[in-house]
Order: sequence, then C-alpha cells, then structure tokens
Amino acid sequence: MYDRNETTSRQRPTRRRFLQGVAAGGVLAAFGGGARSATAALAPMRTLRGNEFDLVIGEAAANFTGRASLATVVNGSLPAPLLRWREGDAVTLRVRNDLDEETSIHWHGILLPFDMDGVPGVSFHGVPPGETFTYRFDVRQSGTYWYHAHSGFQEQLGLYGPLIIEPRDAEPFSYDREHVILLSDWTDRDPLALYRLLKRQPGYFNYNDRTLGDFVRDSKRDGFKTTLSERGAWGRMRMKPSDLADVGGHGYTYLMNGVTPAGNWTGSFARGERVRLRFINGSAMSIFDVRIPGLEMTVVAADGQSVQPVSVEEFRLSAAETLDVLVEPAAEEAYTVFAQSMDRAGFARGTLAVRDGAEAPVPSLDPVVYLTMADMGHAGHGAPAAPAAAAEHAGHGAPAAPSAAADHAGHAAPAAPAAPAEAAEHAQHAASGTPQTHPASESRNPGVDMQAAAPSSRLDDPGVGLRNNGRRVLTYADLKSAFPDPDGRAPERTLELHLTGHMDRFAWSFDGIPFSGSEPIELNHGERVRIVLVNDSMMEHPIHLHGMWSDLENEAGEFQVRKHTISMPPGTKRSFRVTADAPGPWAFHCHLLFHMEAGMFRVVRVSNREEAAHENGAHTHS
Ligand SMILES: [Cu+2]
Repeated sequence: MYDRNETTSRQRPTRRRFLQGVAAGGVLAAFGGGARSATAALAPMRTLRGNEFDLVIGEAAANFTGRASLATVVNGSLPAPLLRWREGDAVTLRVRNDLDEETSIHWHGILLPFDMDGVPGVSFHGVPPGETFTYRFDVRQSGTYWYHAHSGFQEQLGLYGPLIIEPRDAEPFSYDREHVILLSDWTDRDPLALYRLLKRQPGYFNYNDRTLGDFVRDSKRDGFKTTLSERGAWGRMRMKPSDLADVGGHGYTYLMNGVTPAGNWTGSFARGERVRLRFINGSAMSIFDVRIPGLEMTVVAADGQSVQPVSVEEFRLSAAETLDVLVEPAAEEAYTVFAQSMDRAGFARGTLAVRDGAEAPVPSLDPVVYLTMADMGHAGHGAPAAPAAAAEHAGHGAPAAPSAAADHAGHAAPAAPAAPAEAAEHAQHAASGTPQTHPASESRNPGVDMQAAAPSSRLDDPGVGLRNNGRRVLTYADLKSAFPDPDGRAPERTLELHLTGHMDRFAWSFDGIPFSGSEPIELNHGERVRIVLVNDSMMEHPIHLHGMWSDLENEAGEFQVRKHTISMPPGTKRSFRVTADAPGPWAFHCHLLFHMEAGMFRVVRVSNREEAAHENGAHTHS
C-alpha cells in the first residue's frame, strides 16, 4: 500500500529469476528435488533471548508443496526466530535488509513510540536494501505476541515470527512446559499474482492502477451501466454464500510452526504435566478453528493479556490474534493439534506427543456451513433491510440479481468519492438489532455491494460453521479480562466506522472510502474514545489498531477484555475503547493482508495537545 507498485514490481522478477534458475538445472536440486520429502529446506526456527537482537531479512529456498519456491525469512528461518523479551527491559533490534527491495518489521500488539512501530509510509521510511534499521524501545507489557513485515506482500512470503515477553510479576496460573504454535498460510504463487487473481481482471481492472476516482470519471463519461458492464463486474456474482475465505485451502498449504500437515510438527510432553500452548495466527489471509481431540483447553490469555480461565474444546482464531491455553495431556501418548481453515478446505496439523513419531488420528474436515441472512446482519422478519443488501442476497442460487449499485445506477449520477469526514459524523451507537444507519459515503458507491440492515454484536456466537457442532466453542463473550479496566474512564465520544467492500471487485474499505482517498482519523492525546465497528460486508475482518489497546466492550458498553485485534464477522456491530495515550500516526486496518492492500486501512493520528497548540500558535503568527 505504501509504494505498492514499486515494491511488487521489484519482487516479481526476483521470484521469476529464481524459478528460471531451477529450470536451467539445479541450483536447488539439493533442496527441492529427488527423494527428499516435501518439507521446507529452511533453517529451523530458533529462540533468541535477551535485550539485543540482530535480525537479517533475506530469502531462502523452500519446498512446502513438492515445488521449489522462495521464502522471505529472518536469519534463514520460517517462521522467523522466536524472540523472548522481558517486561521492563529496553530492547534493541538491529534489522538488516538483505533483500533487493524495501522491508520492515512491525511488532504486533506492542506498545512503543510510533517511530518504532515499523509501518513504512506511516511511522518510518522502511528499511532500504542493504541498510540496517535499529529499533529501540522499552518493553511495557508481557505475554504472547508476534512480529511480521509491513511491506508489500512479504508477510505472505514468510516474514513472521513469534514474540514472547516474560512478565515481571508472576502470572495468575502455572505450567510445567510450554510450546508456541504459530499457524500460517503458504502459497507457491507470487502473492501479487494471487492478489490479481482475486481481482479477477488483471491488467484491465487493476485496483492498483484504477482508483475509485477513475471509475467515477469513466462512469460520467460512458455512463454508469456501461462502465460496469464493460468491466464485467456484474456478469456474475463472485460471492456465493459458501465463500468464507478469499483464498482458502484450495490455494494455501497451512503450516504449524513452519511445518506442513504431512511434516507433522511435534511438541513433547510428559504425562501429568500442565502444558501452556501459545497459539498465534500469523497467516496472511486465513482464519482457523482449532481443537485438540481428547483434550480440554483452558484459555488463560487472549492477545497477550490475561483473562479469567475458561474451559473450551475449540476456538476460532482470526488472523493476527493470539490465544494462550493450558492443557493436561495424560491419557494418551499423542494428541493431534488440528486447525482447520474456516472455509473447510484445508488444515494445519501437528502433534503433542510423549515421544517423537507418536501420532494420533487426524479428524476429517467439518462440512461447509453456509452463511445465512442473519450472518450478514439481516435479522430477518421485521428488520427493515437496507436497499443495497436485500436485493443482493435475495437471489443467491439464482443468477445474480441486479444488485445494489446497479439499482443506484438508475438514480442520477454516481456519487463522487465521499467526503472524508464520515467517521466523526456517524457517532451514534444504536442498540443491538435496531435498524442501522450508514455513512453517506456508502451510498451509490461502486465499492460497496452490501449493507447490514440490523447488525448486532453477537459476542456469544461461536460463528458460522461452529454453531451446535457438539463441542464447547469459545466465543468473545467468554473472554473476560483478568484485570479491571486500566483506564476506568467512560469514553468521551464515539466514532463509528463501517467495514465495507465489494466482493466482485475485491474492493475493501472503511465507510466505502479506500485508504487512497481517506483522511487520518484524529484522536486527542489522552482522550478515551469508543470506536464502533459495523461490518457491512460478507467477509470476516480482523481489525487491528497499532500502538494502543482495543478494549472490547460487552453488550452493555462496559469494558470486557483487552485486545489488539478484534475480529468482525459479517453483519456484526462491536465496540471497543481506546485510550489515546500514544502520540503519533498509527496504522489501523484489516489484518487480512489483501484486504489491507485493497484499501481497508486508515491512519489514526493521536495529536499531542501541546504540539497542536504550538502549531496553532505558529500558524497565527504567520
Ligand atoms: Cu478484511
């Protein structure tokens, strides 16, 4: 998104050169070919401890699928090294870039000065090829986190790793041993090609080059309907109610700690031990449903923060979320850790075992469960449906009915990209289930194909595919903070933002306005603000605010649990509190990489009141 075209165009030749090298005869024979099994030929993930770290970002040969490929790695490994920090330390991380393109590392969920946050174009200038950037900051928290690239598609290429911070004080639970379980999604495809595939009309309807403004201009010139039909946007509905992931198990090989299901990552235990499992969803585009048949899991932390213990048999982990659970394996000598993708097309798999090589049965994938009207925020009878949405969903199965935008085409001219001030203006927060209003910028917007008519928080909903499956499934309602609201103040004001998109265009945005046309969301330093999210789209979006906590509220608008990433299933409306205690510009985005890339991204700017006053003063003088 920052220097997007530049980054990706530099990346492609690299991969192409690499593949040509294979065809020409064998740089990679030792890795990819022959009798070797189809596992990665990468350095194993190592653990680095202390307060000074040297990380080198480069490329390495990989083979997850039987085909030689190329991964973007840190110190030669995928996942990147497991970093162990200590709360209260000052850490120094020297990151050297051995790629031939810009790179970056973002420390996900970590409180730090904005210029250490690692988002090129927002918080710093990125790490140019051949150079070293030194991150240095105080560690003010503890728990299970991760880190990843925030440049181009490098995260999809393997640049992610676990980050564990030892607490200064004792935790409210104990354990005998621990394992990190980092889930991710691998593709042999060039991620840019994949992204373009999702766009479906590469080179012709390329969102990288064609903006909403272009679309509007074309529409004014050629007529809205002509523009739409020319671009093939309405010829078919890309979205079927079964589409639960943009890429999914047909396009991905899922990894557990960098190991394929066939490779079977194995973590050891001794009978009678209590084992802490630190789950991290480090995937680019995947949501996982995780269980360990035969074992109850006691959830003790979410997104690094302690929660009141709750026992479950299964949990859904959205992209970028982390969850710590305790298990006490005793009866068997092996247990399968099973993480099926939400679209039920693939899974990551590993084993907890008392000895190497022991295995347990691997469950089959659950059946696909279809999204319902309720899933999309149409509460059904009684609830007035927004015009955009109802028409569109009435007809699935049948050939696509003329949908929202097509309806609007009848009304006069298409709207220009809306004014960017929408966030502040939709500040009311309606109670659950009441008819939902929408930002004006969503109306007659070719980037918006649906609106939720009556969204609700559904915190106690396990989610599509997990309801009534005979297992005790964790919900957000089960996550209750182990500590009271650290701020304690009620929010002074409310900002409402809608998660919007158009499936057929693979367009994603907040309030119908992609990042390229947006203005920063302004917060005042020190204020406590409530952010209400309304998902007007058919996809689940894990929303991540950098630099500050997202304190999820319960149905009554009270503090419930502290998170860094809040997942938003289709048709939900959920709220969280932010203490704007971190001055500077911060990224705020969907953590599905291609959604972010397509525009579901904003900058949140926390103004320092003193600086602002100073600037105003200076302005007055000039
Ligand atoms: Cu998203």
